[in-house]
Amino acid sequence: MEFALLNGEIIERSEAKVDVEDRGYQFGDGVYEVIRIYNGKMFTIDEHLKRFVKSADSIGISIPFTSLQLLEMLEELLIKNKLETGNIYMQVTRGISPRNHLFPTGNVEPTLVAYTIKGVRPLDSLKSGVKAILTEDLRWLRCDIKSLNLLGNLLAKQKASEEGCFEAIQHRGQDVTEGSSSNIFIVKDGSVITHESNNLILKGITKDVILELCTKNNIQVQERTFSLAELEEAEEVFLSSTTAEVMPIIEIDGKKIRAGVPGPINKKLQELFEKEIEKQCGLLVDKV
Ligand code: PSZ
Repeated sequence: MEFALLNGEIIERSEAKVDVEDRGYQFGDGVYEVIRIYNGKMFTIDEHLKRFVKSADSIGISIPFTSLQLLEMLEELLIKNKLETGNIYMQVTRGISPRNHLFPTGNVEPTLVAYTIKGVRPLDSLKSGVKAILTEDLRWLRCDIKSLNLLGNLLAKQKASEEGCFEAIQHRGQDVTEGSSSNIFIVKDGSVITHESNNLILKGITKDVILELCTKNNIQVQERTFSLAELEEAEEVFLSSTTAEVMPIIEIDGKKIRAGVPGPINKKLQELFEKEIEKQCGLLVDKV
């Protein structure tokens, strides 16, 4: 049997249902997190819980549990579902209330849901790299909030997929922002460059792990906006996310990067990232 967490209770997954007037369903009025599980253990869980609370705070949703309570409930969910490798999806919405753009007045409880999804590491793509397209960033100006409103991201991802690619690299005019569901990095003169964490991108937890690994291992980093021209001339390009880890990009809009072979800094970071996973979650059986 599979279980889910609904408003603090662990119940059968098939029983976890929300009302048609849940504001998440009608307005995307909520925020979420995806947490990676290796060997039954949560990777970078403190960072995910912190970002979850921060995203909720930024739209005025007060999560009716402490981070410690959330942690304990997620741990119980993992054990009950016997999840070894996969993800936890968790979201909170402003709750159930008669449809109205205005926030409900009175004490409407937020709806909190979490469930687990099995999923192995994408080892083949991590080894060989993936293709991407370029697309104008059509999203709003608070991409730092991990909001349920993902239409802009979905349209970009769908376009990439229809062109046989894994990811869409978004740009606002000449400035590269981020992928539809990832952060984007380039290597230029041996230095790793990625967009600064401001309102135009999500402050990726994987991104921050990578930046810390660079700093600790004497790889130069710059967090700054870079242009489409710099992307085109880059020595290496890669993306990062909770599930894609440190993923080489080997082709953009049909043009090969490094003749289609993942670069040395990318490979080094994959190695360091696996070490970090092992530090937090125990030994990995299969590695890049
Ligand atoms: O399963 C998946 O495909 C996932 S799990 C997390 C993501 C994709 N992406 C998160 C994300 C994002 O949606 C955007 C717009 N920018 C950056 C990221 C990377 O954030 P972290 O590293 O925290 O997952």
